[in-house]
Order: sequence, then structure tokens, then C-alpha cells
Amino acid sequence: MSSFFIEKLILATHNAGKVPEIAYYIKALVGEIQCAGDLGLPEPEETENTFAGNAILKAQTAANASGEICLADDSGICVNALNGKPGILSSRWGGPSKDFKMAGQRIQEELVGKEDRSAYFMCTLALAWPDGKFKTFEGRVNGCIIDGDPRGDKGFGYDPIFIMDDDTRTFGEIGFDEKQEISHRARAMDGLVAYLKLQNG
Ligand code: ITT
Repeated sequence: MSSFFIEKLILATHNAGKVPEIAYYIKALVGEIQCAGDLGLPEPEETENTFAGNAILKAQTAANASGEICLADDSGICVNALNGKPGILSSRWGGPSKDFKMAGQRIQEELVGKEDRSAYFMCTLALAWPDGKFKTFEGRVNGCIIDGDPRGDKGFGYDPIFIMDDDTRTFGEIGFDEKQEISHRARAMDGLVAYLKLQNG
């Protein structure tokens, strides 16, 4: 595997829903993939106020702790009528137990009486090297918050309450493979994969 630009990559995430999605795009481009959670790497407090800031923070923390190249994902759902909330707070919106059914209900309650249900998913990926270098890649998908009960048991997090523009199904109803073609993470990954392919020659 010496022709690979990255022989070993650590996914600096403790979110089990993200791992198969991130691995899906890059497994053919890196030698070995390991997860921060499995390696017992620390989960830093997300103290920055942008997706990019928190993605860089997570990737650099893992790169410093492991001495390996690390990839982090900071993502979330932004609701326009709620001034972009929960946004970077998406993971914390469901309380300490990270209950996303509750987080979804909270969004629904805050949208009562509001006509604008438009929303978007954002994803910023940060690739960090142990020497402090980093690169970021961003993806976004526009849509709306479902008007009614959550639908679908596929995906994770806010997938059952999000419907992409020009679709009628929630991200919880579309299959794994289809989500990987169209999601915010897919769009951010397009940039990362193009970058890695360039490095691989
Ligand atoms: P790591 O920081 O360890 O990666 P996290 O869950 O704390 O895990 P974030 O801070 O990036 O990650 O929080 C993003 C939250 O937004 C995440 O917990 C999900 O609930 C939600 N989210 C992100 N991408 C999503 C997707 O594709 N589908 C559904 N929900 C998503």
C-alpha cells in the first residue's frame, strides 16, 4: 500500500452514525482506517463558533494525540426561521443523552406558527497532520423540516425530519447508498476525495 498518500487515517469522531458514511467515500483511497473512539483518543470540547473551527479543533486534537493524519467532521442542521439554529449546537440540542428524537421535537416546537420551514445540513471536514498542517472541505444540502411526524429509520441524528429540495422523502427514508450520493457529507467528501486523488497522482 506504499503508493497511497495516506497509509493510515484516523477518523476523529465519536459519532457511530458518521463512521460508515465517511469510510464509504475514502476506503479505496487510504490504506487503513481507525476510529478515535476505538483508540481511546480524547473527545475535545467544541469551543469554536463555526463548523470549520470545530472540525479543525477535533482533527488537530486527534493528530496531536496520535501522531497520525486525522480526519474530523463537524456538521449539523441549520433552520432558517430559527436564525440557523441548532447549527453548530446540533449535537448538543438533544441534551446530555444526545436524544435526537427530543432534539427534533424541540425544532418542531420552535417552528410552531412559522411558515418558513426551510433548513439545510452543513458539513465541514478537516484533515490534519501531526505537524499542524490542515485542510478543510465544505458541503451543504438545502431542504426543509418535515411538517408532521419524523419518518424513516435509516440514517442517524436529524435524518428523519429533513427533506431535501425536490424530494418528498426524508433522509431517514432514503437508503444508505443514495444518501452518500446527495448529502452535505457527500459534497464535502467530493472535495476531499478530489484532493486525495491529486496527491495520489
Ligand atoms: P463528533 O464530534 O465526535 O464527530 P458529534 O455527534 O458531536 O460527533 P457534531 O458536533 O458534528 O458531531 O454534531 C453534528 C450533529 O448533527 C450530529 O450529532 C447529528 O445529530 C447531526 N448530523 C450531522 N450530520 C448528520 C446527518 O448526515 N444526518 C443526520 N444528522 C446529522
